[in-house]
Amino acid sequence: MDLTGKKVLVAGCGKSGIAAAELLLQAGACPVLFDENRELDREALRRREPLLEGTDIVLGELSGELLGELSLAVLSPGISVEEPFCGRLREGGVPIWGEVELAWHYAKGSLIAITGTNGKTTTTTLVGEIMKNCYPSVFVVGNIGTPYTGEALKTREDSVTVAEISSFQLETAVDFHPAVSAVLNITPDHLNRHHTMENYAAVKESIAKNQTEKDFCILNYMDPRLRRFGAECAAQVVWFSSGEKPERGYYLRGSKICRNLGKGEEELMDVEEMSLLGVHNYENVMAAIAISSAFGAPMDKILETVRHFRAVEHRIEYVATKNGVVYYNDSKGTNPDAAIQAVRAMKWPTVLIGGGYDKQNTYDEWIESFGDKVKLLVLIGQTREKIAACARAHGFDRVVLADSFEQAMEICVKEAHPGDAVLLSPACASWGMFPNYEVRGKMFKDYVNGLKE
Ligand code: UMA
Repeated sequence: MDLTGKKVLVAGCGKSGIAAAELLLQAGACPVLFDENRELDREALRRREPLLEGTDIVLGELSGELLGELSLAVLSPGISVEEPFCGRLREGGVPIWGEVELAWHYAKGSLIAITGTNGKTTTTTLVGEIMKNCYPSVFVVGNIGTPYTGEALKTREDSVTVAEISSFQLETAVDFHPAVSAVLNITPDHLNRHHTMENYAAVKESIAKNQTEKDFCILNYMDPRLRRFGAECAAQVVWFSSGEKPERGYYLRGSKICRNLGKGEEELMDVEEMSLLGVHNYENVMAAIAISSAFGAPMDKILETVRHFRAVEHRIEYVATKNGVVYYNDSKGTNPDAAIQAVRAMKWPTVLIGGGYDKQNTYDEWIESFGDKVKLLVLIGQTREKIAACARAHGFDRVVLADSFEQAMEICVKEAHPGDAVLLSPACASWGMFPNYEVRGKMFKDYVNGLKE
């Protein structure tokens, strides 16, 4: 679609919307920014983003007149296609693309796209590092925090773009076509947006919908849903597995990462050689190796990068030891499955901070994973009553409710004794109390680092 001179609605004035509008301006289109939040300060936005001077910013509702003038609408990931204004766009025959779809149309070079409920950021970061060690022009974009539209016009024919892609972004993908895709796992998350697990899984799997037999799709063999998907996926499937050995792919034999692509078993490395902890991380690493190798990166460079790789911020991140208590920041544990992995990784009696924005997840498995390890659960945010009720239903009554994050921290410091851990791993999104999980994690770290010995 040639957008030169065309009016394009960009919905959402967050990171993605701003980057999308700037791409459109550079591409000769006429973006109109739109946000449903009437409270946004147009002038502050223009001052912050000088490129947007002269760009219309519409707040609140769309007029019928504007609707009639649009050639395309680009949605930010946080906006669901079920928003009433999207219905009006569809009725008016205006095509809807996601911000990632727009970037895809303007980007050059090759694309690697990684999705999954958990492990996306670690895997994307590691693949990005591997690519940087192998190729001259590499971009790491997407849900990880750098909008793809902000980088797309910088890419060249020899560029490699590594994109972390969320289910929100896949909902509005049309022609998006990675050379290598990966679905790391699918466990319940974002059900308030996707309604059912079936919808959520179908959206995740759609990362491969435009792939052909020339492309690769890397899938988790231990996920029964993905095993079924692998049988119908058009791309060449390469499996990774932390349990049962797949017929074609990467797996663990004891502590060794091995692969068998049909020419016999090769031993690649020992998990002891890397600094990441936990089986979920071994899966992320196997996926990263599989992705990079399928893309064509040399195995010696891949393994060298894996050996030097450190954990990403906010994901089971060690903060400090204060008065004999170890503090871990897992602010990125925004759903029960991620939070279970963090609890499993703790080797000490643990005071756990949980709760936050309600994504309509269920917390039963998370509570069951506590065993005797969690000595106290300190709950914050919108979900605190719901989680407390769930904990009691499972016979876990060592629960306190805090009215603020500061109060939760005070309780943790008082209740944790030398030899214990304090873990922030909320199993919920941060929204409602914090703008994002990074701010939540940073507040935790600042508080801990400010504690007196
Ligand atoms: N808005 C509306 N109508 C709505 C919803 C939002 O007008 O129904 C407006 C808000 O008023 C706000 C703007 O949209 O002004 C925000 O847009 P956004 O929520 O898409 O946020 P961005 O700042 O553009 O950030 C997005 C991703 N956010 C979400 O998916 C919610 C970021 O992922 C991503 O890093 C960024 O694009 C760059 O690609 C964050 C995230 O929480 C980390 N992702 C979820 C997750 O990881 O679980 C999927």
